Amino acid sequence: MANVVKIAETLDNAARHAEAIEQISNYDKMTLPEAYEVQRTLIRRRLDRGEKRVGMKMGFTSRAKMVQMGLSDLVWGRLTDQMVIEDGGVLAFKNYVHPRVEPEVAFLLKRPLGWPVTGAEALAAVEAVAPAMEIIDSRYKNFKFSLEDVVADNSSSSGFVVGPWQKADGDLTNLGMVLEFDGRPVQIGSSAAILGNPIRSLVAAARLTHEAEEGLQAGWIVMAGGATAAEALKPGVHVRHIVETLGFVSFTVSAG
Ligand code: OOG
Ligand code: MG
Repeated sequence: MANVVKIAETLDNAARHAEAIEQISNYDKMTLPEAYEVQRTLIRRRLDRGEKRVGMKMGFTSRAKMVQMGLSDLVWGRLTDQMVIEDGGVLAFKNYVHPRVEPEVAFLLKRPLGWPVTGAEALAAVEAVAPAMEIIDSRYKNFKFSLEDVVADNSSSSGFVVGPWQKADGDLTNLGMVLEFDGRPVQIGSSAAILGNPIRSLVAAARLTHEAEEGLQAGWIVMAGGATAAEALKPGVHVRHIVETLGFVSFTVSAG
């Protein structure tokens, strides 16, 4: 059996000190349920230090992300208030190991979501939707990991930025998404890349958190997952993500 407490401590310390570590799977065997138990334990450590839970993120919801990382199972992670980057704010590059950014959309829930739930019911629980970006930062050397490794590492989650909230009354199925570095498009995609429709990611989020005996809470943010491959961040770059009809969200990476 994997040493859940020890692995959680190792990963938590790696994140706090922005230090890349060896993949756990190189020296310890973890099952997928054990990996989620590591994730839960590592988030518990953060909550014990005063962080607040604010939602969850879905991962590998698009083909582009699966292909980029060589994994094809949906994963999820837990978001805390310490991961929030203000829209238009600055990301401190030195706090990360090798950060990447992903163009996403975010949902804000007005009601809890349990399981089972249909797409229409999930949408009815949405207070608002927003253009968003996730900053992922694997704690593993070379951004390389097995499914169990990445799940234990909170699915690489390390930051997120949410743009202006909109009523979710429009069609979300095929919105153009453009990720820009210093005004130049670096990734172009569509919300359709996210499981065919980002609301399906919310449905999957409800199922997975139900299986974890946790569920989705009112007031939580759910990140639907990257629509394109992630882009490596560089010091000083200005990053903007524009989603058709929803507007845009941005941040700047510090100089060093
Ligand atoms: C895992 C996280 C994937 C997404 O949006 O697909 C993810 C990783 O690629 O490091 O956040
Ligand atoms: Mg993501």
